[in-house]
Amino acid sequence: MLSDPIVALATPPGRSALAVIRLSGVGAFAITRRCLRPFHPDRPRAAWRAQLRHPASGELIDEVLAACFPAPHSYTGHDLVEISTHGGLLVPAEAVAALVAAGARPARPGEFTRRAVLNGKLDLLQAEATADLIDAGSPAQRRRALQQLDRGLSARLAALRAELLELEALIAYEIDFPEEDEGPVSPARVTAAWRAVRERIAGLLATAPEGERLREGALLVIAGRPNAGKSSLFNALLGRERAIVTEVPGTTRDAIEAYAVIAGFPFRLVDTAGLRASDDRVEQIGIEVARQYLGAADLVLFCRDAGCEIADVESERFVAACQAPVVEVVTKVDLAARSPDGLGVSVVTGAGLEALRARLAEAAFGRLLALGDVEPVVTRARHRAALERALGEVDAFYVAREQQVDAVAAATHLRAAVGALDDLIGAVTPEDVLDRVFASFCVGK
Ligand SMILES: Nc1nc2c(ncn2[C@@H]2O[C@H](COP(=O)(O)OP(=O)(O)O)[C@@H](O)[C@H]2O)c(=O)[nH]1
Ligand SMILES: [Mg+2]
Repeated sequence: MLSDPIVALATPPGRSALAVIRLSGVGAFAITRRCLRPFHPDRPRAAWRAQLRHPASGELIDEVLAACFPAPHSYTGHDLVEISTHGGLLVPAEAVAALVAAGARPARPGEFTRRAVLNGKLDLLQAEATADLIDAGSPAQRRRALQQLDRGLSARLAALRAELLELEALIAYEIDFPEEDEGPVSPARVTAAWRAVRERIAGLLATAPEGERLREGALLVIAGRPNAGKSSLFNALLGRERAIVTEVPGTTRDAIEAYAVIAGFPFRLVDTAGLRASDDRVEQIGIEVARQYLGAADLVLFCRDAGCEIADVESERFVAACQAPVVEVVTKVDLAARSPDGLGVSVVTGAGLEALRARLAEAAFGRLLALGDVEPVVTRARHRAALERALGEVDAFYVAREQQVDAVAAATHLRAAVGALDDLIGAVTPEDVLDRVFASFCVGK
């Protein structure tokens, strides 16, 4: 059922000062009344103290704080109750069990937000942003999610949608009077309107690579010859001693991956085995793994040892073959007699590390940095697919005009483009799409 009362713990189980329980649906207040004394549905959105008791045994489970949110002014759009209990493993679980005994059903993951979407409280993009906000591990992810939650992307799509409908209106005369040669709207004006909307869609699509990278974290692979200082730099960027550092070349054999926030942006940092010809079987495998990571990298950080005069032909050749952009850095500048050409760092003195962080953020997220936090950005494959579809239809419209296809047929492409944007916002969303969006949500959200 889409409105039956559901209940869930909205905070993670474990030792904590407080826990929050949510209960929502038609009949949520009647269920709560069986467990809470006193109960004040007449005081909306104001918290009061109450005793929470089991509805059958009457046993006191906790002293709680409760607040009612009558429909439609609630997160879900249905009657909703939020109860703050003491934390820990037992009390919140018993409180939820009491509410289930009183008639509520345990909620499925994302079910509250799903109802919010079905009741028109949030659109699908905002629902996704809610999950992104919870999953945010870096300030840039938080800002982006908040902007999307604030309808940043939704508003842009609504504007695009309006532009498409205006474009359709421009050719309405041709639709109504197909026999006339010259309508009141010049073809040049139609072309200009087409170009404007096309460029806006393409501009939004261009944010997709970095937008999706922002959700996943940029895969940053550190490469260079053995002993170049890769693991030292990996640790420095991570802020903890994760990889083993020694003066023995070939220490790192396995690739080590760790999440790091660099200049406010999310990265998946990978330290790899140094690139060189080796007879050691384990090291060979490590080098092969390094190559695979380099093949998948969004960005490569290539380390060159300041003290090392020998040309590193092997690595040079390899980096030249890299698909991903490469940031080159000279390591161990504290040991060098003169300052290096290009970006130099030392993990001993800390020199150059801030500049390196800024350079990495710029290289992986330069477009987002340039856009700032106001411009909307596309952050999921779902968004990209819908916009590509819209763009394809808008271009098909233009081709149809060029080929003098009749206006009614040309207009169907604009309708299809509007449909793609509607799917994206979630105007009407099929069950399976909702299932996919909410599959990754936590229970209680
Ligand atoms: N003086 C100095 N030594 C460094 C610096 N970075 C790394 N080293 C030393 O260089 C050696 C190799 O470092 P490591 O990070 O293991 O290099 P990797 O083989 O590329 O991972 C170790 O003895 C480190 O202590 C640095 O910035 N300054
Ligand atoms: Mg190493």
